Amino acid sequence: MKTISLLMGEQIYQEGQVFDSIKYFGILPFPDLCLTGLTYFFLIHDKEARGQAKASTISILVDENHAAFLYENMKDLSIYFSETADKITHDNYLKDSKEFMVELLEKVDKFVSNVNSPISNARKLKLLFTGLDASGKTSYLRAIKQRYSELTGIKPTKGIERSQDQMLGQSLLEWDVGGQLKYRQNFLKQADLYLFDTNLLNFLIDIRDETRYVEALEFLFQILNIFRSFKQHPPIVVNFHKADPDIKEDHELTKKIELLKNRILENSKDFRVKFFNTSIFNAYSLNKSFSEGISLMSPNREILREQLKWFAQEINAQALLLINENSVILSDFSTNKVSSQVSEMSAPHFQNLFKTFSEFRLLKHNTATWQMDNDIITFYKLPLNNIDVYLLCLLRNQDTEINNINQLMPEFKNRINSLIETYL
Ligand SMILES: Nc1nc2c(ncn2[C@@H]2O[C@H](COP(=O)(O)OP(=O)(O)OP(=O)(O)O)[C@@H](O)[C@H]2O)c(=O)[nH]1
Ligand SMILES: [Mg+2]
Repeated sequence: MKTISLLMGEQIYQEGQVFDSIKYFGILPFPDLCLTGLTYFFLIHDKEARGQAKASTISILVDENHAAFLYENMKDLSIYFSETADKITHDNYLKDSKEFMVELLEKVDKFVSNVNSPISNARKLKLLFTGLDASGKTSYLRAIKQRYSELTGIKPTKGIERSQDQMLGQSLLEWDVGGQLKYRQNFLKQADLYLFDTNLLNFLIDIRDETRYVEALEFLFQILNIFRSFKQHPPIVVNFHKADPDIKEDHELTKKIELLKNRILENSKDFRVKFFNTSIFNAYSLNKSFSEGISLMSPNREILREQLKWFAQEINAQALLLINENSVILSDFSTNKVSSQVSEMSAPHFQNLFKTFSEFRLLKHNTATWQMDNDIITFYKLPLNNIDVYLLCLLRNQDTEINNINQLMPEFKNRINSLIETYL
């Protein structure tokens, strides 16, 4: 019941949407039972039921110390789940579902006994930063961590520079792979060491160096082929880097980027690829690309957005943005493009102001509101079980009832708490 209520936004299926398009995965904590679950949410047609469908979930529960097992094997398990769900959604579900579930149990059981990676409890996510030499990887990483003083005098990276960060309670291992030819060759040669079990690939292309486009793409495609040979398909973020603010609008450059994008898309149909124009002189561009990479690794990405959508509709918001302590965007929802951009670009600044006011004890509560001509921004700090997240709401002035928001906030917090806890 918990999984159903969590995963189901009220509005999801009552507006006559297509049943089949409603399928969600998520990883959820069950702290009372010391368990963590991988859950699949789907609808079963039923003429008698409200909205002509029954909300249903299939979950597999593991000891919470072994939650990493679910993240690591989610893809395989999800396929079993969706196959089973497809059978159950057909007629006679009441009669046949037991048989299908037993079948699923047998499959999962067999799968578990074949998993040979040791079941660990700490989840370590491997993020690779690759690209040709001088494409800007080391600079990107330093800038995203706001180590601005270390941005000058960067030397080419020798071999691989590893660093470790904490994010939402998990470890991020960031591998900055030196791009000079000898390091690249070694990297590809020892791919099973370096590329195996990558959680996210960040690839940088120096868009100012047109003479090396072909070489850059070749390197990227070699990496993709290696992933294919491992039967692994991590999400990929391609950064068209050095798109500095003063040349961002350059027409010629935009055309070149478009061509690059198409070449990459043609050759990466079996991967999930996102593209960004980035520059170390545009903090927003880096944050956007980095955040997208983080959210691509999250199993809860989609259901979290559903919860934001629900809340936005309840409080009549134009945009909602959920960020962590370091302004990494965890989820967002907006009714139009402009409000989406405005909220993304301004959120880190509001967060800074908010922190400053808090430090000087000018805020008694965990919220602050800014008034513009026709819009307001309300900003909330939401202390969840283990972590603090921040919510920015962009609202139209005339239909804003802060009271209503405050009333619904506990419910919203409750809904997202578990999703954040198991976000990564
Ligand atoms: N204009 C501009 N220059 C950048 C940007 N990012 C990095 N650079 C410059 O590009 C050069 C190479 O940057 P690095 O960060 O060392 O590149 P790298 O990809 O780590 O290079 P290797 O370690 O050899 O693989 C440096 O001179 C940086 O200052 C950017 O966004 N805009
Ligand atoms: Mg480097």
